[in-house]
Amino acid sequence: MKLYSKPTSPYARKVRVVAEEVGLGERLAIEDPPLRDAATEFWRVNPTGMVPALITDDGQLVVESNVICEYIDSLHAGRRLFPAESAQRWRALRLNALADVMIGALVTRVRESWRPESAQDPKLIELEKNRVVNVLDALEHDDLIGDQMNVGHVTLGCALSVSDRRFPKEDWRSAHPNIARWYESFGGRASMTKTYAE
Ligand SMILES: N[C@@H](CCC(=O)N[C@@H](CS)C(=O)NCC(=O)O)C(=O)O
Repeated sequence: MKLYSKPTSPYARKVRVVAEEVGLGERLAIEDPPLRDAATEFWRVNPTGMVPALITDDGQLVVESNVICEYIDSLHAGRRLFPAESAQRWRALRLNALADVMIGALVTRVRESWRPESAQDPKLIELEKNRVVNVLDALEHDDLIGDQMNVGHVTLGCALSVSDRRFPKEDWRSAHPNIARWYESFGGRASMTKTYAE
């Protein structure tokens, strides 16, 4: 399978972590395409022009990180990161959706930080900052992170890694000790260290 991926894309990293966790990391041939150029081969192959994008072994295009993660999770016989049983599945999807919102908020802030300072929108930055803290507050008092590892944990780990990489001075740990403890352990997994781009 070919995975179009960018080294620091948290969405692409979710896919790579899932593949590592289910033992299929070696099956992914990683390609780093040029972005934002509609004239490239990448846009011809993938109409969204976004990463991650997967080309399956039989040549099908799969886009959207969650869909790619679930596709990869369907290819192995071990314990699923998208649980089949309904109650567990919904818990995994709920955690995953909350963590995905965190990634979206962090990515918005990162993009904003790339604009000249005079063009940045402080209200937007504050809003997205608060959104992440709010989701962390909710997760801190929820028992979702205590579930057996599922796709939601992968997404949460990738979200927290973006926070640490891009906003290292922001201390999310002090007010969220349960999540900090969980991440201390999850962030050290081989799937996470192997997919971290310096
Ligand atoms: N909802 C998508 C989001 C993917 C996404 O935003 N990818 C960014 C990189 S982190 C991208 O490809 N951006 C290209 C662009 O903005 O043209 C997913 O979950 O896969």
